[in-house]
Amino acid sequence: MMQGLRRQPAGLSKDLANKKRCLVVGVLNVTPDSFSDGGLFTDTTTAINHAKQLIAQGADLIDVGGESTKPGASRIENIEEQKRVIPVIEELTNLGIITSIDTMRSQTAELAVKVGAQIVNDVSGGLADENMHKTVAGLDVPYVLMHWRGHSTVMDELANYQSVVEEVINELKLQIEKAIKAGINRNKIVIDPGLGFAKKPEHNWQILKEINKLHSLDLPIYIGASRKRFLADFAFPKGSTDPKDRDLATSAISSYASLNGAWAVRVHDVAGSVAAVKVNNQLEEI
Ligand code: PMM
Repeated sequence: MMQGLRRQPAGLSKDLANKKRCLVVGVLNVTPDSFSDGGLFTDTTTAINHAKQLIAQGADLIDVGGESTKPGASRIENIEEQKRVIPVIEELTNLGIITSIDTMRSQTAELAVKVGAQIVNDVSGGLADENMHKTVAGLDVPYVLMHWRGHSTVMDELANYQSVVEEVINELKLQIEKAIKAGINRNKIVIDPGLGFAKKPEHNWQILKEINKLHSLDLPIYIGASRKRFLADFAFPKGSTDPKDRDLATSAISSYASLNGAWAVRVHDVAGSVAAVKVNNQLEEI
């Protein structure tokens, strides 16, 4: 049934490690400006309530981010990012909710893990902060290393490829080597092709079509397609430009990713993706 082996990183808590299906990661953006949910969950209480809702709908863990990475977004200060995410992670940990920290900054990653985050999710794969790999090596937690070419202000200009899948794989290989050199254990690394980051819609589709080639790196695979622009043509209702109306298409991608051996999908609307990965799991188990 499943195309390609589902790998998982070492160092997961038992709760996550025991789940053999594709995990559903619920997105919690504690930002005023993320593209699909910016401004909705900026205070700690609202953020916590939203995370609880995502868990009630079946999310396996919550990815907490404090800095928008939408195309064109400008950067915020370290301290501002930390003020947004650290209290939320601390409180979710107290509630027994598993979290990952979505940051490109080593200092934020370190503080987040200290208050309970179990995974570091770095959309820059270590390119934005030269201390990231060393820090993650010291923290010794699973590390999502995403394919990235540059910050949001410039990434659309960097979406040029001759052969997108080969180039993404080669660039990921370089970052993996650097991460390992800095002391990160290979078995803690998860790779992510970075859909929408320095990618045009046709690049995202080609990567998804050839998702099995990512398995050649022999590492767990993480997919973040949720509500991204390349799904706009599949909005429901048809023609809508509201990112929320891409949730059904997102669930379809989650089903595809899970069938193709992804370890986790990162989504805003959890319920549809949970149904998708559980149905696939049922078919894998019988
Ligand atoms: N996409 C976004 C943010 N973080 N992390 C990983 N690992 N992969 C992604 O594709 C990814 C990410 C952007 O989406 P958002 O603004 O809706 O959070």
